[in-house]
Amino acid sequence: MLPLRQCSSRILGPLALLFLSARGQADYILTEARIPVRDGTHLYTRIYRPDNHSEPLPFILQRTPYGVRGERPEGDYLGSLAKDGYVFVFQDIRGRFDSEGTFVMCRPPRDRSKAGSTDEASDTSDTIAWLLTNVPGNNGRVGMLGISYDGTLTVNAAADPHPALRSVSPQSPAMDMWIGDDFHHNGAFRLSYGFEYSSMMEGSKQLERFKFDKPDTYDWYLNLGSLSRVNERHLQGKIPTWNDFVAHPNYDTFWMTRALAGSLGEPKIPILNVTGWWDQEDFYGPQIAYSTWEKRDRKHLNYLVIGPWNHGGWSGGAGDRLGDIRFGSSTARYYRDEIQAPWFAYWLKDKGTGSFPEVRSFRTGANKWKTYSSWPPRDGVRRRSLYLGQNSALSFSPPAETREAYDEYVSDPANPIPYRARPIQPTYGPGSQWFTWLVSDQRFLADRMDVLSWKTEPLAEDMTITGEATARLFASTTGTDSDWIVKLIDVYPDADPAESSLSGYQLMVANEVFRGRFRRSFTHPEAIPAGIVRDYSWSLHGMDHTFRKGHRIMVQVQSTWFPLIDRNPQRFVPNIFMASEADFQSATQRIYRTKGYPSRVDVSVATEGKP
Ligand code: PG9
Repeated sequence: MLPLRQCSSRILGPLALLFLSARGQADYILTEARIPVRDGTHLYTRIYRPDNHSEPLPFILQRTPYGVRGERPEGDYLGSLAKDGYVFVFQDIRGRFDSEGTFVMCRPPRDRSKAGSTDEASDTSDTIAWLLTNVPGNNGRVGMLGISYDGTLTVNAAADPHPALRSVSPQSPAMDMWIGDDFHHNGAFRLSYGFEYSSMMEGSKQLERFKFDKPDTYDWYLNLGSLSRVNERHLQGKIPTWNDFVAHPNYDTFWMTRALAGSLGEPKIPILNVTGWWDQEDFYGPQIAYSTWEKRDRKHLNYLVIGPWNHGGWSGGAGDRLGDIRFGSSTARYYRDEIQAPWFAYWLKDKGTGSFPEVRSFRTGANKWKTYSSWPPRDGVRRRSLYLGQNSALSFSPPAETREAYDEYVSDPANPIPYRARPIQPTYGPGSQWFTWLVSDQRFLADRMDVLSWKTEPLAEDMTITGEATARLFASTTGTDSDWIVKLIDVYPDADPAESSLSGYQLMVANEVFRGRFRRSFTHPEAIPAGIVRDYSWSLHGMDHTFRKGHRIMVQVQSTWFPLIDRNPQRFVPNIFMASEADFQSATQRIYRTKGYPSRVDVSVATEGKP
């Protein structure tokens, strides 16, 4: 995760020593090291060793592309670990900030047939080997954790661990950049993130944000027109990741070799997977990491925590709210003190009982922590379908209509639907609403004719939906390609007695996009036959949410989400990055709701306490 603060620190030579005194915390001896790895590259590393500890201590290692000069062992994220006593190690990965070598975005695994080849796992192993011999007073054990990119690096290390790496916590790692994490979702390109992140990371070794000449990036991206203009006007072919986006629009071996699920075998060390329900960057990654490891977890080493957080929201502050939504307790502090600290204390210091629930989830709406023996839960749930009906009704009863019945809208790529209320500031720019957009009130779309909504009646009692939600759409388009976006929304009562400030609020609890051309294959896209009904099915991911009595459940369908997702021209072209302006056309979309074409969202309804 990108560090929110910008810190400065004194520049020291290799292996210089400095005593740091943090108020109320241990004093640390800081050692700066340039650790040599197997191909002779030196990785810049900061090592903080408490100077008042007599017993040998384990290491906590964090590797990052975001620069380690501002990292400290005190502060919210690592504070409760620091109280227990660890040697903290922060490292710039290859090619970033003060480390040597070349940066490769989400570096693929090394070619093991080539002697001396490297990847993030080998750089981690070589670093650990160096630490064990060069840092005095260590107990021979290492734990590793990190959020997002740093979490991905933690997965890399766990897939092929050094014997001293005893436990890890990958937190919202990006696992598959084409199927569901930062850069694409089901093949739909995450334009604003993909463009802004790749140019920020690859313009130099440091972080350099792209300078927009318009305050509202919605305007900027729309004026840009076809993505073929990006290199021509702005990047001049200098950003390797952008060039990769253009060269690999489909799920080909380029993306497959970078997808990490394929590299995960049986868990070899204890793993605490962590994520948040409103993670705006990598929500797919942690779920697929957990489920992939879980299939092979014979020794019960794989665990999951999901809280009411945005991307990395557990790492700082109390976690008692996100945007306007309150959770009734300090969920992030609870995670750090009661989950993360005991986890590493047990595996690295033999402290505590080691009894960790398989899955801990914060049930939103009801605002309470729950434990589960599996995820998605197998017990205590019933699979049911929320059907789109006539007159904008949503219900658990399937449509009986046998004649053609549908709702329709016109999707116009010249007037795409903003994904959050405008102005849309640069993703990581000042005042950006990026961090809370997933909980933002969806009523800002009330006037759009190209957003269709279906709602239940006010619920007579609380209803909890827990586990995986799946969109099942039967739809046609007059175009030959189309995006389909489905959102599941909790609609608060017009006058909410519990929280009057949230009266009428529309809170999104699940969502996802699907790019129609990939209906049959992510590798070989094909044109959608115009005017023909096709069925589309895709995951809206996990959720654990109680829709309170008096609330309504709403499903929304739309075909643009801009500039989060690039505009689909709606005319099939082999590569959307190369589309011409003339390829963009408006299309009429029909969502069917008949006995034969029952569009719906499949959910798991909790049956706790009910027959
Ligand atoms: N979401 C960011 C990222 C992770 C992995 C690859 C590329 C970007 C991050 O917050 O680190």
